[in-house]
Amino acid sequence: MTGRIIKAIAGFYYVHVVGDGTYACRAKGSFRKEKKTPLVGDIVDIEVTHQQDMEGNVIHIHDRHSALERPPVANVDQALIIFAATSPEPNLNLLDRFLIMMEDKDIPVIIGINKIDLVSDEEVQRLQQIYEPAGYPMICYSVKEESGLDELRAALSGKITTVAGPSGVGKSSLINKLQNDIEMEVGDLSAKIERGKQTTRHTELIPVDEETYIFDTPGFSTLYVPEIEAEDIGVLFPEFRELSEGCKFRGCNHMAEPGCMVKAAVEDGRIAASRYENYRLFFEERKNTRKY
Ligand SMILES: Nc1nc2c(ncn2[C@@H]2O[C@H](COP(=O)(O)OP(=O)(O)OP(=O)(O)O)[C@@H](O)[C@H]2O)c(=O)[nH]1
Ligand SMILES: [Mg+2]
Ligand SMILES: [Zn+2]
Repeated sequence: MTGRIIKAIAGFYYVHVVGDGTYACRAKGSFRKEKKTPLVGDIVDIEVTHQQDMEGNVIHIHDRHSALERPPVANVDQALIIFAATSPEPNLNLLDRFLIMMEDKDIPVIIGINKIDLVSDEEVQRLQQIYEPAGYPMICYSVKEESGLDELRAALSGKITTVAGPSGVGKSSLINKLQNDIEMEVGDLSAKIERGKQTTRHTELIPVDEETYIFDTPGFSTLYVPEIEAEDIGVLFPEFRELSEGCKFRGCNHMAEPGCMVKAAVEDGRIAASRYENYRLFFEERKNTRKY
């Protein structure tokens, strides 16, 4: 039997078999000799030891197409990064930081903008115009008014999606809306702090429908920042890539160099000012990081 590990706790791997159910399994396969450990997200073969109790052993791990370190998840297809149109105000520096991290890992990103019920159409368009030149799909929706959710469902269908975003943007609200198996706690930040809320620390894939899974990425603010050389950051901005071939100097950093096509594009609005400004900040940040 073949299924997907959706949760790992205390030495048990919970393997979801489509059309059957979830088996609690131990790792028993020969992969253990090769020091391989099953990961959440892995497709595995299992042997059933107790059909009634839904117990079994993981006997084989299928090849992975990707693996994240934090959180440890295999076979992630894409990331959904959620911000709110307002309340809290979108932090574009944080969004751009996340985008270069995913570019670096070659994980496709969908930008989700929630709470569009709270802003004007012009404000939504302003955000769309910033990211359109970079080619990132942006889905604008409202969990509250249930608008835009079909587009979101379609984008998630058949994939494993890691959901990330700052506190209060509506991640849990969305996950609750998309499925009925797991109920996540929703509320405003102050209420959560007062109650001393403990966020769950294990990673769990949440089935949305057959073959579609989402999971929460905890600790967004402490996301792993890749050790990228300053000179390599430019290629992680998709809208810079083609233009930079026209820069006067090879290896142009788009900073003070003359004849820079990226800066020219910023000046006439083909590249958003905030994108370029964040590029400069990341470049300076990496330049000033001491190298050991
Ligand atoms: N106006 C409006 N409010 C929303 C919408 N979606 C969620 N909210 C509210 O936003 C607040 C935060 O929602 P959560 O789902 O708890 O946010 P979260 O991203 O899971 O936050 P953390 O768990 O702290 O990371 C709640 O009060 C929700 O009711 C929306 O589409 N419109
Ligand atoms: Mg939440
Ligand atoms: Zn340049």
